Amino acid sequence: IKDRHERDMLYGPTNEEQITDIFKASVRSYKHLPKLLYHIQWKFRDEVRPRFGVMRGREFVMKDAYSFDLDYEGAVRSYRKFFVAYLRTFARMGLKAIPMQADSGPIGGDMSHEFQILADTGESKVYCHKDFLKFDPLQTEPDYDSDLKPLVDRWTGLYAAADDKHDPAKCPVPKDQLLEARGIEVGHIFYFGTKYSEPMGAMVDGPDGKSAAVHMGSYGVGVSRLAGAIIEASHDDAGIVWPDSVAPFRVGLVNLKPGDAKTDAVAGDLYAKLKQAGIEVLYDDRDERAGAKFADMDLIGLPWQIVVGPRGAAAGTVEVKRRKTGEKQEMPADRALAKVAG
Ligand code: P5A
Repeated sequence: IKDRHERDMLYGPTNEEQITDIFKASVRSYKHLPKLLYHIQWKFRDEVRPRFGVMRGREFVMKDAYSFDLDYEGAVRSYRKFFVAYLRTFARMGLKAIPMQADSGPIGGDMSHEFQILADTGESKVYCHKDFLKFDPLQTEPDYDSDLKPLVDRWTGLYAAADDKHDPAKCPVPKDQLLEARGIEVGHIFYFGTKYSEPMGAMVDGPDGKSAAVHMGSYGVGVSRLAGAIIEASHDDAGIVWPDSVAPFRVGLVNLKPGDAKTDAVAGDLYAKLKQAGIEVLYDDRDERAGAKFADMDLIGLPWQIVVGPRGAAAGTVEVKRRKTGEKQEMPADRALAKVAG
């Protein structure tokens, strides 16, 4: 199609219709429900204001999932599963995501939450109860087959709203308990009933033999935006501090004197052993000043650094640094290997 500037554009903002069509072609009976389908895929939107690179792009990667249930009660159960799973997923990425009531916008429907992380550079202004900062979704392991309502109620019981839903006159939270901040939306979930299934004829036969339109929800995580959001939430003056769970490499291996036989041997051996142990490692064997290499490693922000220099190599030691704390330790290479393996 042509976009808002009359330029050629490949359009694919979201996939409710396509997935409903796939469902319709393959599922006929309530016995196959609930059904959850997902993919991780590029989306193409005619954004009014694309900005900040991955944060709001005209093309971006989304993890989008779709739920199909026989009735409203089933659909709410599916919705709650995603609600809880998303909170835990974001927490494992080192993010404190706060679920907020949201407008469902063009996706439609009457129940919707967006997950916002707090960051000064966020696009939207958000308001929430200070107690959110105390919650840890990883504290207890939920049983996804159980009734998740009590768990979800705990989270939705506290006030949280983005700008468009917040009304200072009606806000139930006293001013000294209210957190005003900026937020980055990293996920958004929707229940929209039969909005797509009804007109598209996505029906299933129920236990009573009657055919009915399925109740649907959709659930999105902004995968490419997350890279930026995680960095906003986890950095210092020297650069990125990747949480272990999402670091592009676990270890940065720095060879301080490429070309020096002993240093190359120790660093090369460590590199091979790290890879053998299944530990992702980025090897810096560039011909650069030591200071530049240290600065680059801090900037890239991998969780662990192992530095091999000529003096240490001769004495049989390397230096291990934890990026997050800055803590450094000299130790033999094999101990370094065990340390970064965790
Ligand atoms: C839910 C899954 C949907 O599209 N349909 C399928 C529903 N929701 S959403 O809120 O519109 O998008 C889901 C998440 O994708 C991220 N996102 C973006 N990331 C980068 N650039 C963009 N232009 C962009 N638009 C949306 C957000 O994280 C959003 O929560």
